[in-house]
Amino acid sequence: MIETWMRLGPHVQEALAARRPVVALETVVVAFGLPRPANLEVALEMEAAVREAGAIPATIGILEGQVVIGLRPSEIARFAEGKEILKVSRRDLAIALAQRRMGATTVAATVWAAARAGIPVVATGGIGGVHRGMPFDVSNDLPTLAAEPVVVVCSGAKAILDLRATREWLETHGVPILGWGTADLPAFYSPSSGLPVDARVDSAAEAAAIARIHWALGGKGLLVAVPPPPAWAVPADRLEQVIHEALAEAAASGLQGREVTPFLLRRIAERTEGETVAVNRALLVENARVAAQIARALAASP
Ligand code: PSU
Ligand code: MN
Repeated sequence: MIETWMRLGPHVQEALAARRPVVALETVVVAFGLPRPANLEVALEMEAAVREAGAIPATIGILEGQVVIGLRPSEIARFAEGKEILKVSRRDLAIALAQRRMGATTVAATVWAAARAGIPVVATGGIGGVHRGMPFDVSNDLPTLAAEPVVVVCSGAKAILDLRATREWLETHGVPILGWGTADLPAFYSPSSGLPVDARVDSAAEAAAIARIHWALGGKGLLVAVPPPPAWAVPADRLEQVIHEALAEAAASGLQGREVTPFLLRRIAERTEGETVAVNRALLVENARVAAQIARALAASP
């Protein structure tokens, strides 16, 4: 029984029972994606942004052998301390549960859990995707998006990735990418990757209408790609040099698997003197706000 392995926080249980809009939030960004103390501040700001926009936040993580959907602030703070935490993607779920490890959930594991709980919207910063060059590395965020009927609100895939290949992967597996007020696919820290989205939407109602029909047709995940707030955005050409250096360092130090993304984000933050942390913070909060609007539109009758 899946219930053995999952627990809803009281605020989430209540919201789902009353059919109120709920937005799921991940914990890998808290435990591994941002430096302290920004990580906890942002996690709480995202929850506040969801509430201000009229939805209920459900931050997800693994504690004491259960996937908790709707962590309390004191529990979120434990994830922000970052001690002895496993980065849990889909393949790690059973391991973390059986071994009773504290686990931060990636977009993939968060989407999986949200779908099980009947939460149709997840907000994050940048999804994982196809990494550049060799060795072969594709985030489980992609196949999970192709498998679960959830809207993931993000600022595209992380700029460290091969965005063209990531976009092609999503196309092959039938995941539409909607641009929030833009025809350009954002590149996480910057507003444009130079690649197009599949359709521009200018309101939550438009995004929700497409999601509903996608699901009625048997489709699964959708991406809503929100450009980072302009005041914080870092131009892509300025970042590219820094990304190249960070990638070369990662390759030289032989990093592999789940350690690669946190290492690159940390290095790029250091080399831009925190500029990427500032934009990452801003876009996470903005994406949470947009996700709440879409959750509300989905909860309203069509
Ligand atoms: N968004 C951010 N920062 C992050 C992430 C998303 O702004 O650190 C996390 C998400 O949890 C995503 C993960 O699932 O990075 C991707 O990791 P990987 O490339 O190892 O699959
Ligand atoms: Mn990977």
